[in-house]
Amino acid sequence: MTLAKAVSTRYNKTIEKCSSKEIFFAILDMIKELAKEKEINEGKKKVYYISAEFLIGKLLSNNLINLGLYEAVDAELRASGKSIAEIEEAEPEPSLGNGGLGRLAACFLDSIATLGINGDGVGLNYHYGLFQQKFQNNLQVEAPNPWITMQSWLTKTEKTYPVLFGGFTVQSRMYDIDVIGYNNCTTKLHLFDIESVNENLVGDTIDFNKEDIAGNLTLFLYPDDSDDKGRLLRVYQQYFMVSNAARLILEEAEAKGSNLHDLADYAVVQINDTHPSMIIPELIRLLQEKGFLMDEAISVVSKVCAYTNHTILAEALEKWPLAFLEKAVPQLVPIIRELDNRVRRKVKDETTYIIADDLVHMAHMDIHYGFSVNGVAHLHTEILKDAELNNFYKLYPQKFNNKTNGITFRRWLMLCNPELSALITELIGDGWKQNATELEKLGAYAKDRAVLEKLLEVKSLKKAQLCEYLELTQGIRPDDKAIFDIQVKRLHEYKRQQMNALYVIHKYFEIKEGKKPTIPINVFFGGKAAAAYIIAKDIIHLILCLQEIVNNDPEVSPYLKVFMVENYNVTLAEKMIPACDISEQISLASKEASGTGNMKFMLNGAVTLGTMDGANVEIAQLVGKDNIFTFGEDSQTVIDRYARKDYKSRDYYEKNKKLKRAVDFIVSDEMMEVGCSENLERLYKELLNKDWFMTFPDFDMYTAAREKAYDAYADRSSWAAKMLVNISMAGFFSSDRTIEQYNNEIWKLN
Ligand code: 26W
Repeated sequence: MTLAKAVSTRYNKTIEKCSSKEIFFAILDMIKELAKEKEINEGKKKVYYISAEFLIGKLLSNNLINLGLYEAVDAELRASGKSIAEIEEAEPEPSLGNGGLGRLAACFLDSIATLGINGDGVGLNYHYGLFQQKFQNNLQVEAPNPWITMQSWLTKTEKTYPVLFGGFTVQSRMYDIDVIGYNNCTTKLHLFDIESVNENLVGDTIDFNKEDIAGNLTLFLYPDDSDDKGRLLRVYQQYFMVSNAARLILEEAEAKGSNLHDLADYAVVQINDTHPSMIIPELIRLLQEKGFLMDEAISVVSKVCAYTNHTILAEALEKWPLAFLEKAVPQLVPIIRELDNRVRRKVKDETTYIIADDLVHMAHMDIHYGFSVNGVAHLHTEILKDAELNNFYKLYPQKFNNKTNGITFRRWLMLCNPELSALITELIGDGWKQNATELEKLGAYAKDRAVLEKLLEVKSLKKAQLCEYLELTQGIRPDDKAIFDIQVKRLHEYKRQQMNALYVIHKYFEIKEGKKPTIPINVFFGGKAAAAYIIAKDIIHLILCLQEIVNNDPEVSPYLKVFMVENYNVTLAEKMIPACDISEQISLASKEASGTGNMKFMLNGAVTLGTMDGANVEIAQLVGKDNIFTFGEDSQTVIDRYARKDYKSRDYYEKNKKLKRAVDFIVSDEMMEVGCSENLERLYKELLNKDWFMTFPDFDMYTAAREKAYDAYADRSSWAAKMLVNISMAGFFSSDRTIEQYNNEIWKLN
């Protein structure tokens, strides 16, 4: 089918005469039709990847690439004076996730489809994705972020279930999104919604009536959970998700001939963090309804469920008050109590109990009653085994395993960087698209001047494209000849955007003193702070104030500029990552479970400036010390310091003049002129009195490593060789490799 045909049947006009929206809808229909013709693996055993987040991003170009139609459609559009880029602008981004965890789920679905594995995603059909971020008076404000238009990627299905909550029932409905694999099968992302959803509850802000569950259940991703009403709504959402999933799983297994005693031969459930953990008691409950005894039900479910841990941050390990569960899902409470009692009878170690102080520890339930527990990078899994979950590791060493995260190269290279993809293919053929480790063949060109020159040319082009895009969409004007130093990710203290900001202040002072960098530096930030996370929002405020001061200072701005891009999302990531020279991965060692942005940057020829944390450790091993800039205290030093409880940031501040000068600037007159004293003072005090994520001990090492990276950048051909090594060693981080490991070691589908 040609696009011209699709457009003329739909609108009875030519491509030239259609608006971008019309063309978008026509392509969308066309893709949906083509997806129906693709093969679906309908093998006996199936994996259900259950996740509260699927940060799928825009699907138009990705689907065209995976269908092998991108070039043809692009050519047709160009012949009519249009381009895919233009049409993409008409597609709203489904921002159905916060960050890494949700994006990982999306990459995994792409790999499951591409590898032809029998597996579906199951989640929630939020009508509003993660809020839209706007900046006003150098502060973040949040606005609702709808994505479902008249026509969308969603296909309404006939599947509906009544879902019972304490005191009332809602009717669910399943919507599907086709996940089209690269040159292979398709699979489905099942998103459950309620029939009674009420979009009128949403106004201009992200506030809404959190108590009208039957109206608001699927309205928002992550309702503000800083209060009890928001937290309770999360419980309703989570139960709704898993109750639907559980019924779907049992129904599909039975349809294939399972008697449910053999459920493990038909289904495996990957529990993505603790948000879907209630699937365990819910499956048990449903099996009991079908006549299973408790013992049998538990034994069946324990062979089906596997848990992935994505963080060791205590505040993210969910513990729900029993009272919440009693209100929202009273039918699960006796089952959870029974699961806990069985642990209590069997295990002495009280720290592993499921219910403690009237809180239900979701991860504990997963570990006792799942058959696999995995971390998401080598270091993270080791920390789980040795420290965070050591008591569980002692009980069940055989359950623990590592699955280092990965990213899909279709989106994160072929789609976002066609120029680099073409260069790679010109050099080593296109086998890397199916087998990512073939990128290693690029290593042969590490001294080839002509190739290195081309690599630099591609980078310059991507920088120029980014500048043009940012000027057009956000009115900001970076200097495309500068070093692009980029930190884009969720705003969180442990990721230490504040340390990067302190460096900017330090550099600002140096330039003022006459120490001017030979090559200008443009520092980019991007990321959203959870609406109720006050300090993270203060950090954004700091960065926005710095942007105003630095960029408007004629003495400084020719050498240093700061940009905090607005509303960082998947779409912006696709534009920024290919343009990056230096990838900031500076989390406090031990705190970032893996990181996946680090992998995307590396794949696009950026060089990492990072701590030995998460997957950075594996990047460093792969590229070798000459091709990465590492710094900072190691995870053991950090863990020991936390254990000693003797960290005093003020001691570092008093002893380190440069650090003191930078920190003091936060509350200087210049800052107060452009910012709010309340926010700036709060942040200043937080750093001086707490600095919980230990930016001060790492500050000098960070500064030194960053200078070293900038110096190295000046030697263009040796820098290009570093870029090449990074690209060539990125193959390990293909999510195809990760998914093959999940399949071979956990899911065991044929
Ligand atoms: C309130 C519950 C909660 C807390 C934190 C929900 C969700 C989160 C994060 C958004 C979870 C998350 O994104 N974790 C990230 O998962 C990635 C994929 O494994 C890792 O690469 C990141 O290191 C980890 O932070």
